[in-house]
Amino acid sequence: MKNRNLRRFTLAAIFMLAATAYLAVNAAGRREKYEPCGPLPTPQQIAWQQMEMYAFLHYSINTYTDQEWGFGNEPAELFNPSHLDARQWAAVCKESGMKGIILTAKHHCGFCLWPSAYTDYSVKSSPWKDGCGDVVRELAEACREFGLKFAVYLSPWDRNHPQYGRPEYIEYFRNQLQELLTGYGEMFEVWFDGANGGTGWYGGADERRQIDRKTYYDWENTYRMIRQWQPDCLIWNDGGSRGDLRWVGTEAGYVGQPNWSLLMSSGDVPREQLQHGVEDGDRWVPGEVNTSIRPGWFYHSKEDGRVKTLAHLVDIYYKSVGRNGTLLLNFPIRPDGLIDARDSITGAAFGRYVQELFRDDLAKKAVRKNRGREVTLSFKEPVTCNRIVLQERIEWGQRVKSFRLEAFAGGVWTELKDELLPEDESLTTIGYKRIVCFPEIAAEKLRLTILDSKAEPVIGDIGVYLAPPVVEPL
Ligand code: FUL
Repeated sequence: MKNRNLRRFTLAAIFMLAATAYLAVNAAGRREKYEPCGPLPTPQQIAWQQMEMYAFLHYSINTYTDQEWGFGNEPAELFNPSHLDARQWAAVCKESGMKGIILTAKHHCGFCLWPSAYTDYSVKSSPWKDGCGDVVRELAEACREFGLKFAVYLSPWDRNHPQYGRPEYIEYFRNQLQELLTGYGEMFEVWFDGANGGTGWYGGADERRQIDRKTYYDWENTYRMIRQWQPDCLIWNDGGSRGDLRWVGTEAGYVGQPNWSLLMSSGDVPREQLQHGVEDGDRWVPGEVNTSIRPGWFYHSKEDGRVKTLAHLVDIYYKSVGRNGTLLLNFPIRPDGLIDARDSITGAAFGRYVQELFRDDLAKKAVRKNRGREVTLSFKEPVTCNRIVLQERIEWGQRVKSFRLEAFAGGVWTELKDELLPEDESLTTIGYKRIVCFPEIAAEKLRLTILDSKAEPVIGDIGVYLAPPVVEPL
């Protein structure tokens, strides 16, 4: 009896605690529950957004032919890495601050990095490990070992397959998807490239095959299967289909400002909307910024001198993660089966930069006062800072349309401008995370004012930092 009472009491206490977690002080100082605003993210979308940065690995027959897009007739025998080491890939990605890896299990050429039962155009027809190897498995295992999440890119366009363009191919595509999504553990994302160039080998037909991107793949049913096989896996969407996240309309490494995590579920999505989302969208579709550490996605020795600088990666970071997006950063695999040292050195410097950036949250030294649409941080001693990190609690929806930041220094309030935006652009959306970069200032107080929002703003953590200098690795 006593035990039961104790259990009841504990349950009630847990319930009360959970309830107050959902309560917050409103403008009048009363505690009340927020009203959700507009479309909300799923728990899976929130978990994915919290990853913030993850890597892309491009590797295929292209690696051996110095191409970006294979035609589909390149011999599988070309795939012959001498030192393939998925643990090296995982180590490099981990050091670069990545929380997961997406591997090109099959690119447009149709060559499969796993021994698919449905085609011979795969590692099993290559000399690597006498045809007994499986790159997907090796990487899935390495990711587990290094505490990284894992995912695959499976190109819908297949320039090798004889049936591509016909209904039979859809069955082949789904079979392959099933192999990948049921045979290699949990996947955090599945990437369906939107490229459909038309021409291809197609089992020897060597012709142009046009498909209707909206109807041919019957995405609706494929998505249903994915949800069954991998309920927590997010589906990438290039705008043409209804996925869980969106391409941002460029591969240059930035998302727009404003950036709404919303889209309209009907109609086409123009580039402009991919860049900025849609303020009044009726679906939660956050943006993913995909870009490569080199000009190409695949490895080309002629690009060895063109690895992005640390400064460039840092700029990309602020314009992706710092603008309510995630960053998907590509590392190409070399023909010997390793990531090049130039890429890994820059990647590690980037990882260290981000870690160093968030080492000391100066906001911890401040007294925070919330007054309606205004939050003030007051410091005992002036703090030297140049970054402010804002977050909306997106479980309640994305609300803020525009805001202002000010610093009190030397007896005056000065407006803080985002130095990565053009002079005349003011601050707009926040979303999951917004990092505002401004010239160093010794502030006694910092003030955030929400100027306009779709509903009562729900601001989470505010961080204040002094970014480390960008020192290029040798
Ligand atoms: C594009 C593809 O065509 C490129 O080859 C690359 O895979 C990139 C990530 O997506 O659409």
